[in-house]
Amino acid sequence: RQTSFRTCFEEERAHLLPLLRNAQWVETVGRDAIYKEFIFKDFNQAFGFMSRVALQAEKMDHHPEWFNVYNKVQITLSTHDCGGLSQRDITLATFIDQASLM
Ligand code: H2B
Repeated sequence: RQTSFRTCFEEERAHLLPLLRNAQWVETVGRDAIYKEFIFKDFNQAFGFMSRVALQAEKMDHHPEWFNVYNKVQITLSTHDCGGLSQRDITLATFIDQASLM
């Protein structure tokens, strides 16, 4: 387990969070996490997306908090160890955005 990779990133976050905001990720209220909602054509598209994200999450040992109803997937990302955001959340968010376009 790479502990150093999980440290909170006070310096980088100032420029990384604006990049995520451009990609429609928002900071959650009352909690240091990021959130985004994805809408697909139907459940099949949504679940295909979730499958791609699930495989990557398992590889990274970094998992989304998510909620799915039919074609809608709402995702929250945070890093438990640091009680907030880390580079892992940014990396997973970037993957999730790519996976949503496939
Ligand atoms: N997922 C997320 N999103 N944040 C974490 O801090 C995290 C995780 N930690 N998945 C991992 C698993 C940890 O709980 C296990 C024990 O490695």
